[in-house]
Amino acid sequence: MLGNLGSALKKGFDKIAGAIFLDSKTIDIIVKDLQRALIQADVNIMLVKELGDKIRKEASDEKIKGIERKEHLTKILHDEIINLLGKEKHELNIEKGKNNKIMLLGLYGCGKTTTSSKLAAYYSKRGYKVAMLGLDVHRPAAREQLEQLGQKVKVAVFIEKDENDPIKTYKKFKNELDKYDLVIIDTAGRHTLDKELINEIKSLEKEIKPDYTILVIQADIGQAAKKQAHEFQEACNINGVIITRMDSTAKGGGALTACNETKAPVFFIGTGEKPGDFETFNPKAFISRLLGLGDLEGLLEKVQSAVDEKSQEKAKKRLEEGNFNLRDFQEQLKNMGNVGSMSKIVEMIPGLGKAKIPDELLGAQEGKIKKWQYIIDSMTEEEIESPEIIEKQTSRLGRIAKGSGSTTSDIRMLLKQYKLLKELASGSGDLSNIDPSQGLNQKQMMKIAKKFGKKMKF
Ligand SMILES: Nc1nc2c(ncn2[C@@H]2O[C@H](COP(=O)(O)OP(=O)(O)O)[C@@H](O)[C@H]2O)c(=O)[nH]1
Ligand SMILES: [Mg+2]
Repeated sequence: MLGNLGSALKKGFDKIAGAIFLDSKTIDIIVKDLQRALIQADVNIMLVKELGDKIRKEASDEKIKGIERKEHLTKILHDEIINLLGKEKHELNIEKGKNNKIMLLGLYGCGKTTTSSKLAAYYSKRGYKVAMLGLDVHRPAAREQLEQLGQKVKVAVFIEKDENDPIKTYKKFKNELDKYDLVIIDTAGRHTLDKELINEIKSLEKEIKPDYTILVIQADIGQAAKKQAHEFQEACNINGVIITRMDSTAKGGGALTACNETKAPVFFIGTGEKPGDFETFNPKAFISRLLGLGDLEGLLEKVQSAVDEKSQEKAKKRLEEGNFNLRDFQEQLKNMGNVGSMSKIVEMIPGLGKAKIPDELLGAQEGKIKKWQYIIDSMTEEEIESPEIIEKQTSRLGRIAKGSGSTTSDIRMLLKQYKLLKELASGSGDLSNIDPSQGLNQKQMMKIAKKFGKKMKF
């Protein structure tokens, strides 16, 4: 159920937590991934666009820094997704001791009869005295289907097999039905909402006066649920919807968000064919479950523990001041842990974080980064402080290679990387006039690419 959306959301939140500096480029990637997943779940493209714009706008507040910035973005993303689904939980108000009536409407095959029995089981388990009334007099065997389902969930079923007028059937059982806390009324469907169906619904409503008239919609129609809910809203009084078959389609997100758009509250969702495959719909809990225990508090905790913010800030400052040494480099490598990639280091360099450096130059280099850590571990304090002495004295190179299980060319590569990073960071040479807010121009890009290509062969 909505697997893609769940994993895209999870990925988005992980990216926020794992990012060292949350710049507009990172936010853009997160927003685009999320938008793609929402479109796959058949959420209306305009809603998807609005959501993206809103997140980008809210996230672009540069005044909020560091960890607060991540918390801010996590909250926005979380809340906006919930908003899209309807924010609040809507509950039916069914009182024991009162004769409540719920009438279910919908087109052919949307799941009215199945849902009648699911609802009946739901309330009967909670101690209500429940009955079902079968008023689908048109489809052959519809009443028998309800009867069988009633036996299964142990709920009384009222049907009149030879009566073709639903009003007459209702009248016949009215006195009996009045004794129940809750009566669930299964009605006939049509291929479309035509005049006949509207008339039948209206006359049933007039006679039965249900407390709730609920439209049943199958999730596989995705965002077309909006049009259907609208049409039913206009033709008759519906109080809300139940969405069925959430289990068998990737388009459930579209159906849910579409109903929210029409302001038709989603009371329940059906998640399978069995009576128990049924649950109340609560947008917050729904998202938490999609994320796998990802409630807002959990997500914020993740943000706080993901990156050692202090050490990042320190490194950034040292970079900016031109004091970044091999030890800082090593500390950054350690911090990267399993998200290790050259791009993480580049993100720290003022100006380069926003530049569009080709991905293939920055791809994940976990293996290499581990090796570098061993190499630096095998250096003396003196070598860490002034790495130039290593290249001058080949005996040092040999010793470090032996100690770290690497080759002298690995060490030379590391030193080159480090030097390049320092050079880029200090803004010397070609890159001195990068305006961080503008990113790089074509010429600067070419220069960097050339440099990376030549010096940064992984
Ligand atoms: N997978 C799945 N199937 C469902 C769900 N709800 C209903 N169905 C199936 O949809 C089909 C039509 O359901 P039915 O209740 O007869 O629809 P009706 O014509 O509106 O009364 C049946 O085969 C049901 O088993 C659900 O939540 N998940
Ligand atoms: Mg039916």
